[in-house]
Amino acid sequence: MQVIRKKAWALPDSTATDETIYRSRRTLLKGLGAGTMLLAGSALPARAASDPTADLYPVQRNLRYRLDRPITDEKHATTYNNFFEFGSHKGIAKEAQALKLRPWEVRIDGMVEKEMTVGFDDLIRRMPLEERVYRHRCVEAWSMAVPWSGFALKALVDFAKPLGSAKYLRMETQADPDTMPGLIQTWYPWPYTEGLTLAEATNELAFIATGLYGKPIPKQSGAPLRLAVPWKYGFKSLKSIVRFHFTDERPVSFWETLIGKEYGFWANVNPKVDHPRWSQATERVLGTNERVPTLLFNGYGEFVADLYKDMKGERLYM
Ligand SMILES: Nc1nc2c(c(=O)[nH]1)N[C@H]1C(S)=C(S)[C@@H](COP(=O)(O)O)O[C@H]1N2
Ligand SMILES: [Mo]
Repeated sequence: MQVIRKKAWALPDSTATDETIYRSRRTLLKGLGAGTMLLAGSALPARAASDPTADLYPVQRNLRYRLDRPITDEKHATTYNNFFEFGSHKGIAKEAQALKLRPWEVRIDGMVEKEMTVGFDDLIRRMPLEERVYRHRCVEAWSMAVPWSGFALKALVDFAKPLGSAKYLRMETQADPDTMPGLIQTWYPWPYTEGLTLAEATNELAFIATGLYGKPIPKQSGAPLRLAVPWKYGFKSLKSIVRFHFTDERPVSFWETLIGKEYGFWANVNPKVDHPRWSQATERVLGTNERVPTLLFNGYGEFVADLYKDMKGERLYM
């Protein structure tokens, strides 16, 4: 008898069907694309018609990254969001439509060979685009699994050419009080800030998402570019990024500034380390509301566990 040992992320037979259906839908859409061009003005949603990157999607899926569960319905992933700049509740999708996407300048500065400001449309066309299906585990114990399109964060780090002295990457979300009603809450330490070590930022899993479900990423999900670091709690994956700052100082994030006792720098997913106010052992799957066990590093240990193996005395899991 042949014994096949499945890796933690291996694709169980039950999800193969979902993947096949999803892929054929994409192929179908691609086929339709050419034939319906003339109707674009009337038949396609405004976002697809006006987004200057719409022609880039869909992109080829990278099959190295597999799911252990079906892809979350687009409807759920794009209507149940955390984006405090637009309000501190899950239903901010409508408010987020106020986000102004162009011009969108990305600042790359700090310990780099040459500081620069690059327009998003210029940047994205220099990057190697692909699609990846990733799990996402929020620290609040809900989860989803979605197809991001975008590029490896490592490609942006290489483009930025950090100096040898740089050890961390600090990233910032746009903070525009004219379009973001949440900024009225002045006790929050805006802009939303997050950070990674350069070893984490150049790990193959670290991804910049510019698309979702084979289209430009919607505003509520962090348009035009957001982070996806699936082995960490969701709050690390900041949205609508305007700045990549290379530094030798460990960044202090938005949530760490607010409640450092509950939300630390590392925030790696671990079912055995409870949040001070709730258990992290299981998670609620968006859409089905099924409860499933949470996995160490959200199931991505084989890619990232080595990053942390020699670290002593660090709060790696909160
Ligand atoms: N700028 C910004 N980024 C953010 C947040 C936020 O409030 N503001 N929320 C974080 C949290 S807690 C989670 S779980 C994810 C949610 O991403 P989603 O809405 O696409 O599911 O975004 C993260 N990125
Ligand atoms: Mo979250």
